[in-house]
Amino acid sequence: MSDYQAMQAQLVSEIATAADLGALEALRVAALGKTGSVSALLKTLGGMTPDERQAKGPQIHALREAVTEAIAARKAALEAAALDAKLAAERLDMTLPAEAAPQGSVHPVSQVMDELAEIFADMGFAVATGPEIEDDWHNFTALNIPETHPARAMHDTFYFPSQMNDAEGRSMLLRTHTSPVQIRTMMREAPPIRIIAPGRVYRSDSDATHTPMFHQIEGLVIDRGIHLGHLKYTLETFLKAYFERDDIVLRLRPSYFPFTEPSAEVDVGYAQEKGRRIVGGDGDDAGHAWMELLGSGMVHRRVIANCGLDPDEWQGFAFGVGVDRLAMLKYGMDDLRAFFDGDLRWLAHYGFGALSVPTLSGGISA
Ligand code: 2NL
Repeated sequence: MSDYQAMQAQLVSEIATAADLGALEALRVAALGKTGSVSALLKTLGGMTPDERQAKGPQIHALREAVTEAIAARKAALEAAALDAKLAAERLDMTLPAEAAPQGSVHPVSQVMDELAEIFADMGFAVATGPEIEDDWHNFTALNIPETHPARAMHDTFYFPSQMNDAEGRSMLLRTHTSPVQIRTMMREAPPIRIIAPGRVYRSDSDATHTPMFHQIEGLVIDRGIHLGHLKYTLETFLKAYFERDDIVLRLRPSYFPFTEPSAEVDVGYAQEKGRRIVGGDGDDAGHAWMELLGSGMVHRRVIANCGLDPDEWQGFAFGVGVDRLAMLKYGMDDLRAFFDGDLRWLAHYGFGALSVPTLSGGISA
């Protein structure tokens, strides 16, 4: 074996067993680099006689070829092994269960609004909606609320600046109740009308029991020959379905609203159990009391006329109730403000899982 062949065998063996790409690169530099051993041999060709060069040249070139090839082969092998290791390390086990993603839940207000929509749908009521930014005609004037009514005062109503008055010069405001939705429905549709209008309403008021935005649901029936008996039956049916009890007792107390005549405040009997108000029973019975829950009445004939209907032909009843309060009474929350804090811990406690939503009209116990 010539010296060149021995050197080649040595180099090729070292290259073939290089542990990693770093070691291989060191071997390449040591052999083929500027001052490498093979490069040094190539340089000796210049100083040889033609005969000598003819004899040794091919051997030295063959040595360089062999070393170059061995390096390329080892490099490919090491890279393939590195890729295999990386793939093995990164392999996904598709049989593992997926990581739990954060789950949303249904807000009690949304839940209650859905329950109410379904309860009233069973009685033939459609859901009506309308703008939260209203003009003062739809929010007040049409409802027989005079200019001087305290509800119009700045401390109750959020008004927009007068530059934003509409084309008719009407002041714009955040609706203080959902009644304007019913006004719009009466002006647009011919009776008979049976609607509920759930939604956000706004009043400049904030303490433990009042938030500047809260939720209201109003109901309206317009037809021929509607009387207080229809109102009482409808409210009784609604409250029995909502509270899931047959022993709901109502007390209609004479009251005043500008948009109804006569007007009645509706109280329900309840009992105090473990610090919670449990709706049900006669408020005059032992251990019971009355709680004011709704406002209601027969739609004022002036309101019917304001909507372009003949009050001698069409009558109706209307009512309004706070959704937030209905939710608190049924699901046991004690602080109204927490409804709007956006605290996920509160929602986890009182909210409804997206897939375990109580049946809409059946509530939690269905
Ligand atoms: C309350 C009082 C009430 C109405 C709302 C109404 C709507 C029209 C015509 C007549 Cl378009 N009335 N709504 C009637 C009586 C009472 O709400 O205390 N709500 C919490």
